[in-house]
Amino acid sequence: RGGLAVAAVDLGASSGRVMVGRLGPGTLELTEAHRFANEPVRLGATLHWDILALYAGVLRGLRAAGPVAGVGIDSWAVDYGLLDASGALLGNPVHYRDARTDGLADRVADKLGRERLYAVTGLQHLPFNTLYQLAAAAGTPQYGLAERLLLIPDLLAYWLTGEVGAEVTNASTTQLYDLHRRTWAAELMTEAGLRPELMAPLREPGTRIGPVRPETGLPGSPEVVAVASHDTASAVVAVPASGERFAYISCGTWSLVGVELDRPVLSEAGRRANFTNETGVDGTIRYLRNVMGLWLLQESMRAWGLTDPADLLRRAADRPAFASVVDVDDPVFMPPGDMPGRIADACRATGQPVPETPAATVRCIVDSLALAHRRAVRQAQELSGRHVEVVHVVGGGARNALLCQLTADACGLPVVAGPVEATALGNVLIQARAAGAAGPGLPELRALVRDTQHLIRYEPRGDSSSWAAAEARLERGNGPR
Ligand code: LRH
Repeated sequence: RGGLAVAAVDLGASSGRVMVGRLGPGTLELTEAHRFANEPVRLGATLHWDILALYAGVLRGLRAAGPVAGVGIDSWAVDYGLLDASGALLGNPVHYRDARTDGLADRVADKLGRERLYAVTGLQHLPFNTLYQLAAAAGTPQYGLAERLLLIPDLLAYWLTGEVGAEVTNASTTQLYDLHRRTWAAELMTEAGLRPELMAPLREPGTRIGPVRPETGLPGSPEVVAVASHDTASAVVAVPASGERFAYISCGTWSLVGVELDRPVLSEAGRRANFTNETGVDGTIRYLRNVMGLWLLQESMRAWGLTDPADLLRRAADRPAFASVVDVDDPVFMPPGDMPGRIADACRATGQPVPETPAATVRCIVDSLALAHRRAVRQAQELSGRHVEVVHVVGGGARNALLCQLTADACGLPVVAGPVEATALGNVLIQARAAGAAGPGLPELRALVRDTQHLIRYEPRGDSSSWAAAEARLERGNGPR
């Protein structure tokens, strides 16, 4: 057999890419067919995704990919498009960093009951959960006309195939999904004043969606296959772990830090620590926490008008550790805007030296992020009872040697960094499994990643007591979380 070639469409908050995965016996290769920027557009007061530009990038990428047997699509979570009765898109999808849920998210959560919401959905409280975005949209003319809601990967799959559906890993991030019944949480929606009929039939990763329509102009009508369409779920598939004693950090715009479990943890302590139970493949639960991630660095780079952080990271590595640390999860860092200024303000407000140069700001970001990784890895273990022996860093952050080393130091655990393209690999692997060319279980998929991809190991240096001290300082400065 000549092996299998499939295309993975992976849309991240700052860029999209179409990758081609090729599998043969014991081999797995990934090449980039096309990469394109994902630039949000502010129109009036609202921050939008430029969804047609993304669709055009996907088409261009699929054309560049050449002949493939399948196409899988994943993207960031929670965001959606609304369709009218004819299937036309009603307005541009709104960006999860838009301010429309400010204040409202708390009011809706209080009204529905935070404990009850957690018991049903298992989800952490994030202001941009689909539940709150929809609550903000309800009452608008657009919402009135809407007949269907499709999450971003499902929307693109609809445009490619004409088939509607809702893939479950991404559905589980909406706070509209009942974790126990594995259905849409219709009662909750009704109580929130939302229409459950908007939601599309659920589908599992690995199911066929349909062939690409000829109207797209793409040759060969490959089959679109549902993958783990939440990017983080795809990334977790491709964590090159053996056994279960591992934590993962899917490190890109966000750091998603957690463990993989076979059942949810719905404790009050977990709820208060804002740990989430997102659905993974094969009945797994991604028990994790959103840490603000490389967003702080990306947004600082944008403010400085720079694109490549390599030089700044090298200079940051030579600077003293812990000159200043900030709580990266502070909501002040969430919206786009002057990030270096907000970091300086946070240092000032907590009585710490204000970083004077970009390199000092970068050092502050990386120290603070490693500290947040430490806290989340420790909490994930305490809250779940799962003991971990290694931390896997996957995604773009695996390229950041300073962050990986400091994360190892802070956690007091070895870090295995890579693969950088874990999300696309997870996307490819679920398609390959559906075609009978990989698997059958997660252990076999992960062994293939381990055997074929470039990984770097970082051993923890020193003892982690200086990190405990920095953590205490942060908690004193910012009061209890
Ligand atoms: C990462 C991610 C994350 C979500 C956020 C909205 O790309 O999917 O898992 O919380 O975007």
